[in-house]
Order: sequence, then C-alpha cells, then structure tokens
Amino acid sequence: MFVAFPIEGLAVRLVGPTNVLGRVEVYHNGKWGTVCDNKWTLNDGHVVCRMLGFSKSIKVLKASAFGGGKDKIWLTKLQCNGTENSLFDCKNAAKLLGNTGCTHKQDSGVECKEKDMSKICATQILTEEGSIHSPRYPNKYPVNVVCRWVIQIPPEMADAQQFIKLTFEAFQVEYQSSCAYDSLTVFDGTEGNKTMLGSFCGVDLPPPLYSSSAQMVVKFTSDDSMNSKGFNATFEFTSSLG
Ligand SMILES: [Ca+2]
Repeated sequence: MFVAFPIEGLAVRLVGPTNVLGRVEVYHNGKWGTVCDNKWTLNDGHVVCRMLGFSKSIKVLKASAFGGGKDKIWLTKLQCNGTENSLFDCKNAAKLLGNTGCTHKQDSGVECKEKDMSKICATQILTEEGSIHSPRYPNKYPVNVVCRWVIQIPPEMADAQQFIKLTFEAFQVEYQSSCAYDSLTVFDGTEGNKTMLGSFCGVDLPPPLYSSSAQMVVKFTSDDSMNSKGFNATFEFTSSLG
C-alpha cells in the first residue's frame, strides 16, 4: 500500500479560510507544529509562500489571526532573508527549535499571492532525462489546472535509445471511478484517444509506462475542488521495453 507522508523540513501548510491564507504550520520530527510570531516578517512569509508554490507573501499576520494551533510550536525569530528554500534554512531556525517559549496565542499566519496559473502549467518540452511532478509537489496541487509535459528523445540520441520509460515515485490524486475529476494521463507520441497509455487517479502507484516512439505526453488535470499531494515521476530514454 502506498502511504503518503510529508517530507521533513520541506512540508508546510496553511490552516485557514482559503488556500492562500492561514495559520502557518511546518512539519518536523513527525509532527505538524506552528511558528511563533516573534519577529515574524514579510521575508519569513515569502519563504512559506514559495514553499507552497505561490509567488510571494502579500501580508504576514500575528497573534493567532487564524486561531491557535495545537501541540508543538516549532520555530520563532527566524530572520529569513526571503530566498531560503525552507523555513528550516533560515538564520535562526535551529536556535530555539521546539523550545520557543511561545504560546499558541502567538501563532503566525500569512497571506500568499497566487502565481499566474497559465505560467505554472505552461506546456514544457523536455529533451533531457529527468523528473516531473505536479505543481507545488509535495504540497497539494492547485485546483483548476491543466499541465502538459512533452518528453522527446533528441534526434541525435534516437538511434541508440528509441523508447521513453516513465517511472512513478509517488502518486496521490483525487479518486473517482473513471478519473473524471483529477487525473494523470499519459500518451504515446501525441495526445489522442488512440495513443493513451493510461489515465490514473487515486493512491495506487501506476506501473512504469513506456512509449513506443520518441515522444511521450504527460497531462495532469485538476477540477475546482478536492486537491491532494499529486505525483512525482522520473523518465529516462531506453533501448528496451521492459
Ligand atoms: Ca479535484
């Protein structure tokens, strides 16, 4: 069975009224916890928002503006410069880790600015081996997106390696019996009913998929509600189908 869990130091969530606004919670040592509002600045907010796949923070909020959390208060007085990949990379993150002396009346909040969705999910052409993932992975993917990745074996490599292999590392997409809400669909060559290798949703890891040609199209769509963690997959060029 596939069990999804947050990634240490890289998972953050907003607990609040909308997906761009809420109490900041970070995952550490197997537990979600909050961030104290001592010296909570817009630069700290920028790090949170970018971790979630947003462009930046518009506003930071103090004094449990979205209600207090429970259990751990992991961080305080972070002094981020705003460009870190994780709050745990900020200057003072390690100093008072878990021993902030704060109460949940001081939980921090943030409001993030949405990225332009057309840019998030612009079609990407990929001609080198690598990996792809749903937007914001390992955090929840956005609603109402259609993303496409066109994977191509470059002509100079196509003699030696004729096929593309797609291998899933993680998969968690809203389930519906015919994947009508959110789905990941893979095509051999170009996009079309006849070239479809499979359409997937739910929590079962799809099997490795192979193109019989030098091109594979991967399409991810989400509807307007119920998002999940999404997927992460690697692809390679290969000379054998299995
Ligand atoms: Ca959905």
